[in-house]
Amino acid sequence: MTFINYAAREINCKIVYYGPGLCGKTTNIQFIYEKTNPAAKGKLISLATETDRTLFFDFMPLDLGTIQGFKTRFHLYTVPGQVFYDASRRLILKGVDGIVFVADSQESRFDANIESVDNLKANLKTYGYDIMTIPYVLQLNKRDLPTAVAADKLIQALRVKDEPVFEAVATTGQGVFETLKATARMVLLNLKQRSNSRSPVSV
Ligand SMILES: Nc1nc2c(ncn2[C@@H]2O[C@H](COP(=O)(O)OP(=O)(O)OP(=O)(O)O)[C@@H](O)[C@H]2O)c(=O)[nH]1
Ligand SMILES: [Mg+2]
Repeated sequence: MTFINYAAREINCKIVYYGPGLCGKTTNIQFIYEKTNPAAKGKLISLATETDRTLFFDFMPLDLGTIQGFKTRFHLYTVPGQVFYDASRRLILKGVDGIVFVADSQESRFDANIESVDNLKANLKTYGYDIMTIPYVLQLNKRDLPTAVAADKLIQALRVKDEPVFEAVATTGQGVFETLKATARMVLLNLKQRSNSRSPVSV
């Protein structure tokens, strides 16, 4: 979970992009990387196969500047979507603070999206995390494709709670920053609520 270093006045949060194979998780992070000021970002690390499928994960640190006196940094990760990389997906979820579920809007990937949400719930459970309480955003990606299923139908099949939903075209960047900002906002709000509910420390 969120790592707060009080001595260095630093907050580190972890956001994971989850979803079925080829839904556009890496494309989201690549777009964010390309459009972010060099001073605010670290290296984008991608461990990929020769055909650009994510093998283990993508990783990118993103500085949000100082929030209430704490230097705030988000660590963005993607999981490999291919079904047989489940152990890697589970590992990457460890310590997650917020999740973006990237759905592939294409008709042919309808069932793959549902399976991936179920897989996410199961993997979260292995750590004792509950999808109902974790900051969570649903992104409907590939809205540009003619085979895209109606947004309402996807939402009905994929929504797990009252999470915000964004339509996106990750290749052009449409909806990418909206998705990230909503997730970051929820993570910070969650952090604030948790620190408020903690009993004051006497000194
Ligand atoms: N038309 C269209 N293509 C997209 C969109 N987003 C991603 N793609 C394409 O879909 C393919 C897969 O994208 P990736 O970002 O590699 O998918 P991924 O989810 O990281 O895939 P894995 O790493 O295998 O899980 C690439 O060819 C992208 O260019 C989109 O919004 N519209
Ligand atoms: Mg990928």
